[in-house]
Amino acid sequence: MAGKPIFILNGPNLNRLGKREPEIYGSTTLAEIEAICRQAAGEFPVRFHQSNAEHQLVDWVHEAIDDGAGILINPAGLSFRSIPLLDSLKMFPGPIVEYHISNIHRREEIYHHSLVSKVATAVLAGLGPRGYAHAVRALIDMVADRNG
Ligand code: DHK
Repeated sequence: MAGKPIFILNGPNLNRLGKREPEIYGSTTLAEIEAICRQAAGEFPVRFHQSNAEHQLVDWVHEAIDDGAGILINPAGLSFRSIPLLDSLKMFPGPIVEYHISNIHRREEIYHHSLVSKVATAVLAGLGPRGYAHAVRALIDMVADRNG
């Protein structure tokens, strides 16, 4: 029987990657990022999702609470203002890796204080689209460490 999957969750506007501010986010599409994640995960099961809706991300975190081994989340703009998303992540018992394509700390002030970072096990930012692979591997290592 396959083990519990990692949930890879992507927030608002990330469906526009490839066309969205390529000088910041590159030209890699979200579909290409999903392929990068699945390749990095190897045999480890993956649930990959994106939504522009806060409630949908909260619902996926609830699914992960019940059935997930770990969460990799790029909350995008929800990073900075979403108490509901933060509250849902607080309930998750496993490791959480927060990932941002850009280095949010080098950008405008509004991007400097992520609420999600208050609950994330680890935070990665600025490695570009390919950085998702590093985040996936780090999360799987954390899951393995917890499982002994
Ligand atoms: C993506 C977004 O949509 C922004 O709101 C964040 C993040 C940065 C990223 O770099 O992946 O501030």
